[in-house]
Amino acid sequence: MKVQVKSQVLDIISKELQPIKGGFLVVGRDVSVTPAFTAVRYYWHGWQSWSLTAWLDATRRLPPSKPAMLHPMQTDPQHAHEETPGGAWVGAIEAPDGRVLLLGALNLDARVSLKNNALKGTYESRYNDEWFVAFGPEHVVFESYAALLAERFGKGRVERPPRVWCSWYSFYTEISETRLLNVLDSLGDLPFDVFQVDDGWQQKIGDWQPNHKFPSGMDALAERIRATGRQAGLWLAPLLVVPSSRTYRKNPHWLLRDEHNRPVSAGYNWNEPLYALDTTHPEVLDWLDELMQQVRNWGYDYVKLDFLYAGALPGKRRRDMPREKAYREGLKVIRKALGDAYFLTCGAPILPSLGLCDGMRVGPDVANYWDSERDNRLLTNFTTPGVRNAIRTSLNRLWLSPVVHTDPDVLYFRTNNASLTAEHKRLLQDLGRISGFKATSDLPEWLSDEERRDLRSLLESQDEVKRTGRYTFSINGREVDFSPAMDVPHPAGAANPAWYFVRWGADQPWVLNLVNNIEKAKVQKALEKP
Ligand code: 9PG
Repeated sequence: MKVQVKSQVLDIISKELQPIKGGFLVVGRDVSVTPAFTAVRYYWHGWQSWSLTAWLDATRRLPPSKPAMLHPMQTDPQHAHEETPGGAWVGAIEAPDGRVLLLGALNLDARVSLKNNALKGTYESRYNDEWFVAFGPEHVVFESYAALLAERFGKGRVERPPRVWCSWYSFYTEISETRLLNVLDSLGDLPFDVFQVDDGWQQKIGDWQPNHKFPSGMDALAERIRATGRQAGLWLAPLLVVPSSRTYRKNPHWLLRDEHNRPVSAGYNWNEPLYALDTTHPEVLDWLDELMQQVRNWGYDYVKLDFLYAGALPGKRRRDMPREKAYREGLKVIRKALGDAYFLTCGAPILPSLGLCDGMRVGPDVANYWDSERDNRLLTNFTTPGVRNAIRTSLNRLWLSPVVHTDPDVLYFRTNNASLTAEHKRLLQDLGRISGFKATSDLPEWLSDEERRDLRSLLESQDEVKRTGRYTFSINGREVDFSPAMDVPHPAGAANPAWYFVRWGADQPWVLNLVNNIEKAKVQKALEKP
């Protein structure tokens, strides 16, 4: 299907186009939309929460990110080596006059790319499905697309995002019952709706029982949290298993496998390779159902499910179906078992999660620093932790806000144990105000009196937000410009002596373990300080 677009939107005339609110519907497996203008910039939309999403010059190429071992957990591994503009489900180009031409899939398992100045859409494994085409002001075309997605997939059910204290970005895996109860105490009457326990409570990824650092059990902890008038929140990565887990050893037939019957890699983390569960296997679905019920019975009303992309990786499934559809079937079972709990998806493929979750992480992890020269210029990886990466991708996904609460990750207020400047922290906090999803991991004892006041006032505020441009906003009349976070740095390139060395090193598991162990030691040291 080929569609020619003239310079004015009203000139989009083709018998195969069907007018719909805000644009046109096109049906096809492969569609191509050719504008009459030359594209200035292209909107790359990443596959899952952490994947890079940004407007880049239309001529820009992006070298594959490193480490390659992490492709399954950072991007769509099927397309990790494509350097030309492209992305998952939706793509857009900017005309010289600033208007935007958007092509967006209305079903799963689809991609859009820019080739020879045309937008090309392809459904991976289905024939003749629907596409939305629109041309006009950027906010209008994205708004129209979001409205159609809400119609097709549904929306989150909760009106306002909760205010969350999350254990990850201060303790990382070094949590314990004692440490968390201390924090709970020191939060005093700070207006958090949720106290969320992150990674570190479980025995293994795959064995979702408390480890020795939680001797009273997860139900007792939930009760202590609820006694402070807050909801208890819990993190799990239910679609992942590591080889050292009992679940992996006992149920090899639950794993997603490739055509050679080898388990499909879901990346590498916690010093171990990661594998995915096959969400079309009835035993896996039963297990997920029971696991979620167990979490609810323990007393958790806010559930952050992470590394969810694992369920949508390419592979051979027990029931043959497109991979994103297989994932969504799994997510439906999870949603049902979670009942009325607040469901936050993370590391999640975007479209296949809509309508089944209440909140969604829409960017990579923040960190206590702005960015990393190594990741930017040598690894060409913009999904790694850092405030700059988090702001860039989250802001470029704000158009999803009418469909789901967009979580830009936690905000920093502390000066302690962070190298962020006041300006960096303010930008991130402003993104929290704009998205409305307000969370932090700061330990009260790390905050000065003033920082604690800032935190309280942000949690209590009801801001008046107006968008004034692609990257500019007015918040309660104050101008905010996110441009400092929005560029995508250029690679150092082969002329730099470190280029091959660092890119090679990143692909060695022992290097990843070493880096991980150094990070861990840093966290432990920060926590030991009086
Ligand atoms: C817990 C964390 C936190 C965090 C999540 C997720 O690409 N990676 O190697 C990678 C590792 C961890 C990660 C994101 C990416 O963080 O986003 O909020 O819950 O897991 O382990």
